[in-house]
This record gives sequence, C-alpha cells and structure tokens, in this order.
Amino acid sequence: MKNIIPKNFLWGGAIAANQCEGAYLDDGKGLSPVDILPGGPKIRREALADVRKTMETDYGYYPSHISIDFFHRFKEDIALFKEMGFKCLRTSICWARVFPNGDDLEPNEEGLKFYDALIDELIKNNIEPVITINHFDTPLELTKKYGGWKNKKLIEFYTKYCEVLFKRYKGKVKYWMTFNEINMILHIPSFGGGLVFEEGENRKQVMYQGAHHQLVASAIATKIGHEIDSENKIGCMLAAGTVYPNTCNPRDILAAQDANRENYFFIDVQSRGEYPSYSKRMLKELGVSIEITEDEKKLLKENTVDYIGFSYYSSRLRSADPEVMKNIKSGNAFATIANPYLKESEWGWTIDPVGLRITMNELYDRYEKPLFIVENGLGAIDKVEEDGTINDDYRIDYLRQHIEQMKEGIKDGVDLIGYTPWGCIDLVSAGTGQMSKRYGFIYVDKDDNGEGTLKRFKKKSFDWYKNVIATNGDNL
Ligand code: P53
Repeated sequence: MKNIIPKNFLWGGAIAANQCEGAYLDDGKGLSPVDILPGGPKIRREALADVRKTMETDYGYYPSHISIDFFHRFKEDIALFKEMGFKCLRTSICWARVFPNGDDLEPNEEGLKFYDALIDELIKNNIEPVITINHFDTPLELTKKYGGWKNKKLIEFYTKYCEVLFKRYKGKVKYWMTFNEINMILHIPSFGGGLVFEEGENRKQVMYQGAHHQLVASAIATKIGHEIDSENKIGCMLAAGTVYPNTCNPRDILAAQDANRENYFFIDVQSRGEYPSYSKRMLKELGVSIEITEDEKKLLKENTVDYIGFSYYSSRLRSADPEVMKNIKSGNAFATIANPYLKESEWGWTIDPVGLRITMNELYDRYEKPLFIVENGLGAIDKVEEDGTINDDYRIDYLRQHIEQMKEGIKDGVDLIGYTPWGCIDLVSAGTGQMSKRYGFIYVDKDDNGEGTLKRFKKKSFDWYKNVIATNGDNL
C-alpha cells in the first residue's frame, strides 16, 4: 500500500531541559527539582517520594548538574539531528532559567539568551522547535515557599512565565505543550506538581487541587498563546498507554475503565473544556472536593487545546481482584501486573506495539483532535564494541514495530501530526536518574557515576532512523 504518512509529518526526536542541559547554576539559573535528586532506581524513587527529606540530604553526586551538557554542546547535537533529517525537535524550556525563584518580578535575561540561541540554531537548520513549557521542573523555590502547585498562586507565576515565552518566541516557535505528562501529578506528585505533603493530609485532595490549578494555568496559557500569535498550536501532553482488563470478568473491565478514566480525566478537561461527568463520583469516593470558581469554569471551556500530545511506552493491565493486584511490579510510576502475551524491557516496561495503535484510536475517538506522539522508545543498556560501534538492533526492532503500528493507526483514520522518539540522544532517566538507561540514536559517553568524556557516537539506529525519515516511514 502507498505510504499514507503525510508529507509534512513532523519526524524528529524528544528531549527535556531537566534531563539533558546540565549547567545547573549557569547564568543565574535557580534550582529545579531534578537538581537535588540522586541517581539509581531505588534511591531515586525514595528521594522522589519524600522531597522534604531529599532537600536535607547530601547525596554527593547529582546526575543533572552536568547531565549530557547539552547547554554547551547543543550546536554539535543539533548538527547530528540535522544529519538524521529531523523535521522537528521537541525540547523544554527550564522555568528556573527564566524565573530562578519562580516568583521573580522580572525574567532572567541571561537565562533567556540560552533559549534564543537554541531556538535560532534549530530554525537555522530547518528544524521546527516543539516546546514543552513545563517538563517536570517547577522551580524548587516554589515548592519551598508555596508548597508547589497546591497553591493557587502558582497559576499566576506560571502564566507570567508563559507570556514571556510566547512574546519572545513569537514567529519562531509555533508548537507548544503546556505541561509534560500532566497526569503524572498523581503518580510522581513531587516531580509533576512540586508537591510536598503535611502529616495526615488527604494526599488525593492535594494532588487533585494541584491538578486543577495546572489545568486552569494551562487554559490561561492557551488563551494568552492564541492572543499573542493566532498561528500558535498549543497542546496538552498525556502519559498515555491504554489499561487493559486482566480478564473478561466485567469487574476487571470496570477496573480498567476506571484506570483509563483516571488518565483521560486531565485531557477531558483540556480538550473538551469541562470536568467529565464521571469525575463527580470518582472524586467523591476519593474524599476529594476541588475548589472551582465560575471564572475558572469559563476559562476551561473557552480555551481548549489545539492538539493532543502524548507519550507511549507500554500498555498496562488492571484487575479488580486485590490478590491479583498484589503481583504489581514496583519500580515504575506506571506500575502494572505482567501481561503473559507480552515481553518486557530490561527495566520491566511492557513492550506492546499494537497498544500504540489502540491508544491512538482511543484518543482520537474521544477527542477528534490531531494527535502528536511526542515520546516513545526503549530504555536499554548499550554496549560499545571494541571497534567503537554500538549495535542496538533491539532498539531498531522496538521502534520499527511501533512505527508500523503508528502507520496502521493513521490508516484507521487518526490524524497524526508527528512522531518524536524519546531521548533521541542519550540523557539522564527521569525515573531512575541513570545514564545507563539509554534511549538514543546518539550515544553519550557518560556512566552512572558521572565518569566519561561526554563525547557523542552514532549508534546503528542512527542510520536506520535517518533512512526512515528520508523515506517518510516507507523503509523500516
Ligand atoms: P525514564 C514513568 C512512566 C511513563 C513515563 O522515562 C514517564 C515516567 C517517568 O519515569 O516519564 C516520561 O526516563 C517523561 C520523560 C522520561 C520518559 O518518560 O524514567 O516525560 O521525562 O524520561 C522515560 O525511563
């Protein structure tokens, strides 16, 4: 069959400031949550779970402080992206570079200069910048001073930050996303919402109130973004991956539906403009009551997103039986029980290419807005051979199977605008803080202890992806 991928399809890759930039204090940058986090799966998980303790702990080594030093090497990296034929690069702007404390009266000009240079370099290379405004990096000062997104004041600080970006990059940046994986506030509240909890507090209450503040902030940002430049395309971003029922027992089907709704809840608001009907009972049963003003309802209704960005790594399984759910695997914010039909990555993430097609169809049926796959990929250990080659056939396999299913999704009728695999250059893992959990087409010489030259090397997947883009997805 003839290739059905549109001609102007946004092939590219995705990275985020907090995981690649380094230069954690350069040019007046304030601290981001990631800057106080250690590396290593277990220690990272514990640190994310108790931010107060983390703030007082000296871990010695912090992977984000230098990271892959994208801050100083972005030109070299963009040249490699260009060589692969990228049409776009999804990256984020670090809030604490622009407003070091989050609540500063004036933006930090030095911090903005870095993004001026980065965005200009992309444009010079005909690579469309796709910008995430907040990717897991609400300034740490806003957590210390205001308790993060539980405080309504954050709406004001965030929208002021957005306004600075929309004005400054008017005519240069067209594709924006307001919050990375907005539903992550329920799974990693410290990362997603800069949240800290008090003793005895109903955590769900805090998370959902924080989520509401983000949803309102996102709507205001969408409004401002459209007013400043009607060409702007402003999207939401969901950590997606359909939840399947463990069996055909209706109880399991219901449990899976509930779990899916927990995610769609956010996008229902951002895309349809109001809290979904099921949310009333859902929140009541959680003992949650969200404070919403009439003005906020109006803002949500009138400022829905232009497209749905989402990450897809795997599907998940849900059972209504607590005994079955005891087998849930730990170690991932999206933990699940094992699916006997599917294999797992070295980090225990289910590999399910068909699930990408299912997820695309579900999202498109539900919202009927253009979709953008802004993250997908395989975190794996790579071996550098003696001759310097890196033969990551497993990564090529993963991506090939997902792109095949992506094409099926397009054939099904989904309007898909682009595909940006995660970590197109190796970077620090968000969940584990490891360098060894690599996603890239480009290898970065750095290990989990921070040792290495930071030199870049092309992996086998580099040429493979280059060819995929050159043939617009025909040659997989
Ligand atoms: P890492 C968990 C589950 C799904 C998506 O994750 C997630 C996470 C967080 O660990 O986050 C997204 O690096 C996120 C990226 C992140 C990527 O997935 O833990 O938007 O920042 O790096 C992969 O392997």
